[in-house]
Formats: sequence, C-alpha cells, structure tokens
Amino acid sequence: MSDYLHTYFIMGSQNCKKDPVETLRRAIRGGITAFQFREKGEGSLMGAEKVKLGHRLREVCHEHEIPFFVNDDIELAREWKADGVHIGQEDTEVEKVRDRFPDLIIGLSVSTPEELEQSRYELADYLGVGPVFKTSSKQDAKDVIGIEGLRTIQNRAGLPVVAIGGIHEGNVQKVRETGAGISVISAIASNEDPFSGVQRLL
Ligand code: TZP
Ligand code: MG
Repeated sequence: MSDYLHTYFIMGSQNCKKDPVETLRRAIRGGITAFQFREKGEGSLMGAEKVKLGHRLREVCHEHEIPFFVNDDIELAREWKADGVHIGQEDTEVEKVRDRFPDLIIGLSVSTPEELEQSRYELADYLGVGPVFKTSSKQDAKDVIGIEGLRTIQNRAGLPVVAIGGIHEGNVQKVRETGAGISVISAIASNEDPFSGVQRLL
C-alpha cells in the first residue's frame, strides 16, 4: 500500500491546464504511483460526460499498471472497475463500503485526531491526512494542520498515510521526512508540463 501512496496524483477535468487524458499520461511518464479521479466543484463534468472521461482515465491507468481510485462515489467506482475508492468524513461510512465491496482499497480523509477517533478508520487501507498546507484546490477545505498535525495523526493511526493540501516542490521535502506519501492536485495538474510537475516532487 505504501508504495502506491508515494506520489499520488488527484484530478478532474476542472483542475487541468490541458486535456485530462494527456495530463494523466504525462503525469504517469513523470512517475506517479497512483491516480484518483476527482471530478468535482466548479467547472466539472456531469452525467454521461463524467462517466465517459472516467472510463478513459481508468483505461490509461490500466495500460500503465497505475492504481485507479475514485473520489466519493462507490457506484461509479464499481462501474469503472476501480481499484479503490477515497471517501471523506461526510461520504458513505467506511463500514458500509467495506461490507459491500470487500475487495476495494479504501482511503479515508482525516483532518484532526477527533475525526480519527470518531471514524472506523481501522477498516480503511490508508488515510488521506490534511490539509497540511494552505490549498486553493478545495473550497471547503478544513483548517491547515501543518507537519505536526500530520505526525500526530500518523502516530495514532498506525495505518499508511498520504499527506494532502498545498504540497509543492518547495515544501515536499518536509513532508517526505515524515514517511507519509504525498498527494497533490495543482502541483501537477496546473503545471504547464505535468511531467516535470511530478519530477520536481520526487
Ligand atoms: N483535500 C484536502 S486538501 C485538497 C483535498 C482534495 C486539495 C489538494 O490540492 P492541492 O492543489 O494539491 O493543494
Ligand atoms: Mg468526499
């Protein structure tokens, strides 16, 4: 699991400077270790267009043996034959997802030690922890927790952790030092060159 989390790219068409399929291809060439499709927020696709794009991105991941995760939606995760699903505190409970889809990899977002205690996090395969730094990619992001907050949750949970929120080439080293994986949207998707966007994080 930790190998997948090393450099975990998240995006939807709304985050991309170029065509999302091309963005993903270049990011894979750059060295990402997992991909999460998160078609969400302003400018995102809906309905059939979203479903179609999901199939395309899933195919690209499959060709390159990159695990494909779906944000929030377990029905779509199943339709796309995703490797895993990533759920937030407000989405379907981990317990229900685990019951229905015992073989899916489950990631759970956690922002505070309180959220950790209140969830059945031990049923998840990994935790997405943050925002570690300030982010402009998520409108309703919770408060920034910093490297200390990341370490606290990491130590309590004893599960593989991927850090999220405002990670870029200037601060990635601090995150790497914690042993957590990194997940990013803008450092790759908003880069004119997604390939070098990835390389700068390695
Ligand atoms: N959850 C917490 S912060 C965030 C999500 C989805 C956005 C991360 O995007 P960026 O551009 O890497 O800060
Ligand atoms: Mg969610």
